[in-house]
Amino acid sequence: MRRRSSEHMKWNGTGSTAHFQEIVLERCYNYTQLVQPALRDRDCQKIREAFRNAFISKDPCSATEEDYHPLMKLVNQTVPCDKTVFWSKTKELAHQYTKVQREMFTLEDTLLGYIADDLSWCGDAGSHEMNYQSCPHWKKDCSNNFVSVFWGLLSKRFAENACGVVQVVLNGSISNAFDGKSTFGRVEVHNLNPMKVHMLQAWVIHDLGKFPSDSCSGSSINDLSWIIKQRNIKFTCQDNYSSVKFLQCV
Ligand code: 2NF
Repeated sequence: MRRRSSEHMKWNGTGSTAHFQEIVLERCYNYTQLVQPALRDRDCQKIREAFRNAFISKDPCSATEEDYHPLMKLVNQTVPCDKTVFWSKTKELAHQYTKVQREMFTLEDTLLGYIADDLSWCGDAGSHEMNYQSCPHWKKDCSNNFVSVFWGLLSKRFAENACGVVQVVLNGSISNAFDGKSTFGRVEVHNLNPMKVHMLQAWVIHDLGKFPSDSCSGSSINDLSWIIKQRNIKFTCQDNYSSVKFLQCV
């Protein structure tokens, strides 16, 4: 028993969230019955099972996108055109924004993003159990862990499916509001489909009472603008867009 528990402490990241299975099921029911009843026919038991099967009994550092394909296939959700909101280092603010602009969607306003937000999960090869003691840390252990691969794939699909005018909420109180190494910069920007997306609108928001460190006229936004235009998508940027800014006061 002792040996077993020390084996489970082998990773540097937080272990699987306690009651993971129950939380997945409860969030799934909440979302499909109350938040987006358009998805009321989705089978939450099957979703929970497909989620578990993606990673259980597998080496937690050998995740592939294919592991999640059955789960993605079960959920299959699309976001209406003009309603996609990306974010980077502005999670809370972006979520407040889509909460008041009810019909807008961040990734966490879609079923799988809603289910998995802030959860941690991993298993172990040769065990049918989840590891609640530790999971691989994406920087300290391995990048192809099941949590990172999940968010990478979900972010990629979210961007591929976006259409019309899309928005991104960026943080003007850090030195690079646009960070090419973030999921937004690395994955989402490069997976927007120029045949479907006409324009990316960036909102750069400064924290109240903090000195602005970056803005629409800074070099990081200039990089973003260049990448987007290069991809034949129009780009606009506004500092402290009032519809987002006022949320900092509520
Ligand atoms: O946890 C999420 N809800 C999540 C995680 C990763 C990506 C959501 N996303 C999607 C969102 F939809 C946004 O549009 O990507 C966009 C935000 O990601 P970002 O990397 O541009 O923004 P950050 O604020 O830098 O990171 C968001 C969270 O993800 C973690 C990071 O520690 C933070 O908690 N994160 C970033 N990259 C990885 C990674 N490779 C990561 N966690 C694990 N593996």
